[in-house]
Amino acid sequence: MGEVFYVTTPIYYVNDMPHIGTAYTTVAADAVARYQRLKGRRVFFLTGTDEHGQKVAQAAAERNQNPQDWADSMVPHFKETWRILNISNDDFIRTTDNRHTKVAQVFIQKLKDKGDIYLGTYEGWYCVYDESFLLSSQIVDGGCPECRRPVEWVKEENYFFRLSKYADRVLKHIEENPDFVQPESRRNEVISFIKSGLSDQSISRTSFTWGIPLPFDARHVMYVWFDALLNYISAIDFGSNMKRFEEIWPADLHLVGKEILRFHAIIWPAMLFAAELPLPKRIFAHGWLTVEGQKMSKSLGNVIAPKELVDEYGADAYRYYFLREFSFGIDGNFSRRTLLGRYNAELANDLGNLSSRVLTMVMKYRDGIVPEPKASGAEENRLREIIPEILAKLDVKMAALAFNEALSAVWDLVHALNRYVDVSAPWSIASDPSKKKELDTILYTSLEGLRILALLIYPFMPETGRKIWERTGMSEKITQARIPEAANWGALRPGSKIVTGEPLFPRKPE
Ligand code: ME8
Repeated sequence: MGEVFYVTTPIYYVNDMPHIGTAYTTVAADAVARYQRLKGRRVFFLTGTDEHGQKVAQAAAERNQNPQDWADSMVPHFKETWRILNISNDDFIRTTDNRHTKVAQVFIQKLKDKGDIYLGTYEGWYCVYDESFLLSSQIVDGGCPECRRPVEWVKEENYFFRLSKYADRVLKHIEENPDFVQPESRRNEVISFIKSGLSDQSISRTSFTWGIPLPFDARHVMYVWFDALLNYISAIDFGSNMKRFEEIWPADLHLVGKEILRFHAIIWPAMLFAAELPLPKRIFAHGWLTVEGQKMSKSLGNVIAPKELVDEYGADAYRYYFLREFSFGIDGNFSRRTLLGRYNAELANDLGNLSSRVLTMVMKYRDGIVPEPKASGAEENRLREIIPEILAKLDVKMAALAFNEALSAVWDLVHALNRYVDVSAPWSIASDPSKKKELDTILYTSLEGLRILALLIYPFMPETGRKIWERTGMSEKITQARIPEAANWGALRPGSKIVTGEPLFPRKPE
């Protein structure tokens, strides 16, 4: 089971447009997916949209639209956002897809047949924004503990899932598998929440109709979270193509924001236990982003669409910034000043200049032909030796989802290459015919370093990685390259032709 590396994002509600918060998780998942592919793993990377429930129904009603039409009109915005950010998802699941609703119905029927679902009455608080049932003890200042919005008092006939029956098993699993819920601090929160006692979970609604009808009682629609969590198995053909399902399931990694960890770390595992399915290997809850120090919200008018930043900086600078600036597990604050600062210092200066000066010198001194290196000296050896170290560090940091540290390790190579060019000063020997071999070696070494660098930045900045790779004269596609083999020294063939190309990251006025 699970031969494929399976990584997921949350499926996003279609009540509103995608923004830099939603894109944060998707970009991170893409870096993971691309890194795993680069390592030669078969990858299945899933994202999608969560289209049922009261919140989406309300969003549609406010625009006098029926919810399906509304969802249909919103989905292209998500797809387009992932396209401009160069997201390499293998599938896009919608909870209104027939393939999903069928699986959701089969699944819930299975639990009903098992006796894990019973009819009751829910009376309590409900937060429509978070689509969550809340205990009175959870209410903070009369509002939702998560989003602080007003909550509704609900009394309706609901089906309940025997969550309490599985509480001990879920707890035991979390305690025995330290990697299952991460980071550590959030894992502890989940553990104490379970220890405080779990009641059964309401899993249907009767006060509106926008949802998947229960197969055993069509007066009820499925609770949107029960429906949504099942996307992770409906997209891989649970129930219809079990061979495929078993190749992909269990998920290696569910990436989620911290506010939805409980659904993923408590309800989802209990649902899977009830259905006798293996649990995902790892659930990682990242921090929450604010904008210029404030929570992103429509009422504050500070919601940023990724397109706005991509138009200004390009997709790769966007991806670089969000992965480099923040520590994934903790909250972060987006600011235009830090984006511009990193763009100019790390992309225009460090990386862009490195690439352009190396390529320009090869063009100028060797007519754009990769020279044959001769005996290497201490500086060359030093550069070559750090590459395996950087690869090893990158691997450790990617496994920990410490994207900022992974990029910092990659930048060690950027700095080492810049330093190498500086100390070797090829321009100072370029006109001396007796130094021809020395110059050949310096140019080859810089180019080969640049080629390897292209590979390492590819998961984070796929277009830039591809461009640098091709400019150094590689004819094989970067998508075919695998690490660590492709990062071995010497793959660049003397005699190939380099290309200088347009500046990768033109400097911006500060
Ligand atoms: O919760 N900072 O969908 P959603 C960081 N449909 N990440 C953010 C963010 C921010 N300010 N804002 C959003 C749902 N996110 C459900 C999920 S999954 C079976 C169902 C990201 O549209 C983060 O990943 O509200 C968060 O968990 C997700 O978007 C919430 O998206």
